Amino acid sequence: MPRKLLIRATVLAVAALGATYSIAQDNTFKIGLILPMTGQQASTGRQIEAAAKLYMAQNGDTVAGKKIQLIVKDDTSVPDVTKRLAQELVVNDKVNVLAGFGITPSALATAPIATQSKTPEVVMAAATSSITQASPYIVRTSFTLPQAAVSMADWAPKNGIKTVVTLVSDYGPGLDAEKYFKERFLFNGGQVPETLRVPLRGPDFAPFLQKVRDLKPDALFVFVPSGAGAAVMKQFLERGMDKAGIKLIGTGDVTDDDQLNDMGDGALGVVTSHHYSADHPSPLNTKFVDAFTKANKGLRPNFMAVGGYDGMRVIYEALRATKGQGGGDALLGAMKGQIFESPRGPIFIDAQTRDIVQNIYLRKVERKNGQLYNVEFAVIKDVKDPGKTK
Ligand code: VNL
Repeated sequence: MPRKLLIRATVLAVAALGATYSIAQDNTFKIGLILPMTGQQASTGRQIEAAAKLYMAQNGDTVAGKKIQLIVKDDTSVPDVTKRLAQELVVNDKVNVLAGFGITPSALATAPIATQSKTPEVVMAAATSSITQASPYIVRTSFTLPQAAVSMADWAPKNGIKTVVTLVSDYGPGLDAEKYFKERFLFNGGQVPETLRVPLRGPDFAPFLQKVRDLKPDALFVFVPSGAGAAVMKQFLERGMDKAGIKLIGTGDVTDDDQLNDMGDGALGVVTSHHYSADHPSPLNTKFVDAFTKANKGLRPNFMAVGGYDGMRVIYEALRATKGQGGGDALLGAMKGQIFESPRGPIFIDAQTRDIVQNIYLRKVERKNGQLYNVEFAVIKDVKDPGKTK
């Protein structure tokens, strides 16, 4: 909606609802949580909603005298729907913060609304580097693909992997993964004979994997969004790629904790780079995983859950720091620079970029107590998004 229309709609909505509404409004702090609750990215929505609710159960629903209200909306991961929902949440519900955003196009579609209405947009899932540049009101608690991909491109050539074919979902985060992996891997002396891209919606990996088999690189580097990893793993194994001597590597999206335990022994030994593993050995993470699992019928939290949980922390602490008095600008100011321990390890919201700075871990799939986990074996500390030009 053009800015003028948005303002006009806001004025009309406020006038129509009258004074009682704005008084009731004073003691409520509304978080509009827009997530893919159905469709191809539904696992991301389920994980983030569960994590946000866990955070509220553990930390109460009153902060600085305000009652927190979480309004969850299903955008089915269609960006036009995300945008319409964001508009309605701002204009009709008068939310104080917009949050969620399962995929990059949804986060980007909301950016102009965040800017026009001066509403902080807390991105809890989407991970294309450029997202934070789309609006000065965007703060990110997930990760960026360049953060994860560069760490893998440094590890692989030191571990006998000299030729790599990349296979990525053909949209923002996949293009970031491909570009940053390839650049750094070539710089480190590796070779990338082919870069392959698969459609985001309903991908068929078979013809691409056949091509990789023919090229016979040391490894296949994969990025697919959360929820698509199991399909890649299944077809990789069915085609006997591992037996042909091709290793599977990637960012941790492919061995997603939401699906990993059902991938079977074929996943054993797969090395990925990422910011969160449910197996991360810290007391805080153990507590988080136990509480999340108990509250959700045995569901294991994945990296999406941790992005949602930390995003809620960022919102709660901004509200506390502004003593419940601040509008969008004050809240945004109090989100910038937050530094705290997350279940993933120490994290920091860079005040300059509004993006997350965090450890990236190298992990190998192992069986532990009968379950498959991404077991961390190395850490690169305090990684800034390599996609930001200074
Ligand atoms: C995105 C990036 C989505 C990484 C993902 O899963 C993911 C994105 C839904 O930016 O669209 O694992």
